[in-house]
Amino acid sequence: MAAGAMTGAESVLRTLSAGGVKSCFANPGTSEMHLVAALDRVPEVRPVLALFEGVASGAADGYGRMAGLPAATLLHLGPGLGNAFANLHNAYKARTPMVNVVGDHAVAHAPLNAPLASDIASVAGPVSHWYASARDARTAAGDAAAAVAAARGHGGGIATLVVPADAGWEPSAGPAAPLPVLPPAAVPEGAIEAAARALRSGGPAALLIGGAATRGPSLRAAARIAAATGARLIRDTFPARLERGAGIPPAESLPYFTEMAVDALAGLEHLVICGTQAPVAFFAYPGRPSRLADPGTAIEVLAGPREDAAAALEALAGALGALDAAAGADAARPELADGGLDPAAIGAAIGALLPEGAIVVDEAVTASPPIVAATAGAAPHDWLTLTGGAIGQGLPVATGAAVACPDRPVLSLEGDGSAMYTIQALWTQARESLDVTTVILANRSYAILDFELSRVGAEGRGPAADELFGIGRPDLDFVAIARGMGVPGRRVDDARAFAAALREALAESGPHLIEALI
Ligand SMILES: Cc1ncc(C[n+]2csc(CCOP(=O)(O)OP(=O)(O)O)c2C)c(N)n1
Ligand SMILES: [Mg+2]
Repeated sequence: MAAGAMTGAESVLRTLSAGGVKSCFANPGTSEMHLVAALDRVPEVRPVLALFEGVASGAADGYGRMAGLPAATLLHLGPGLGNAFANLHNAYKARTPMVNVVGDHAVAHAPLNAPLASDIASVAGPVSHWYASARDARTAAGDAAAAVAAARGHGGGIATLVVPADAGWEPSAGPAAPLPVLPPAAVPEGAIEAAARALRSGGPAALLIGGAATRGPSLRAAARIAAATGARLIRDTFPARLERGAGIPPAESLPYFTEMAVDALAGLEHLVICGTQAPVAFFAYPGRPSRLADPGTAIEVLAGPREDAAAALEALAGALGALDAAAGADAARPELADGGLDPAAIGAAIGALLPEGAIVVDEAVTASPPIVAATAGAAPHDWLTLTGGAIGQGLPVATGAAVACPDRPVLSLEGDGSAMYTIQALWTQARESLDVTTVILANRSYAILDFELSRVGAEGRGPAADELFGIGRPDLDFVAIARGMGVPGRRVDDARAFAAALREALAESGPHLIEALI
């Protein structure tokens, strides 16, 4: 290569940086070496090593949810992308802005069936809103600019750019200028009128919010609309980022279990949907409906997941004259509990001690509902949930959220089973000195699956279920696991000790782990 010419790899990184990418969650291999070398020449992009690709993709998800800008991942061909898949799926459902940079064999090498050659496009398809494979070093920067625009545009999404090794090592024509970031599509005119008519009709009505509508001015506009019309305000079961706590307008959570969700929606004459889709059950169950709304309920879609929910809510509020600010949740600090440790006691301690501006990542599974309830009036905070149902998301999302928001404490609530999928996120937290407190809800089981076994109508509950749902024998020692990755930990089994451990962990910066035996 001519002295002084910029490699394709560097042109890609400079283009990503110009488009707002500041962090790269990486697990590289030989095909990404030129991208790695280029990171030294583009110090604006912070390299963060993850010891498994599912940590990298989940961290990029947490980063994107909090920063509102894409992080990059750097992944090793099809197998690296495949390892990242489950958390890319969660990010895809959350519509998190993200750019995956996936290395590949050099163009001439790819058809030779080398060991790492695979069908990358097929792995990327279900988790990519946008996909391209760079043809050569001279066009790769243009592809990178398109990738960033796709990740940021239309309200956010996953862009996957494959960079063949020779597109990285050959000389480029330099970085490409950022492309315009397109806003989400405006909703059709009639949607606002129809929603206004439904909410004015006087019958029982609810506004269901999700996506971008669960925080900021959109949440407040939704609450104004509900207050002015008497409609209930309900939110998706698993929001990407929910703003809540004292002073923030509260929204009812749509319950997870089908029958509870059906009850919650029963009797509505109108259901107005904004930023999400009409509600469906998580799974099908014999004899139970898949669509959760009452068949007699008229559903009006104000804004779907890809449409401009924020503008639609403001327009609807204007049409309804819903101008008065809605009441926020009352401040409520629960009393600390005494005695044994259970999710309610854990919730009480968190509700009492949660610092203002905390970011809570909820992968507590069966322990989650009492903790959610006990923190409704805690100091204002953000709540990030398992948008795509693929567990192993919490520790990585907490890691990325902490990179995005170094001044905000992160509290990561983790089922013991879910924690083990991507436990090596703790190592990245230690290496990067991230202010994350991880609480492991250690019930030594996949407790939710015990519920589900009977709910799906499976006959009997034999030794196979014990074998597959119990995760004791041997009991996991999360304090030792954390110590082995550079994170100090404590094990507690009563309410007072938990509160003390939480207080201490929150007071000290850097990562901590509390193994809560419940
Ligand atoms: C990728 C993936 N694999 C498997 C599952 C099925 N699954 C759902 S919850 C769960 C166990 C959760 O256990 P834990 O985190 O300990 O929470 P608990 O149920 O004990 O509250 C499993 C295996 C899933 N949702 N996603
Ligand atoms: Mg468990």
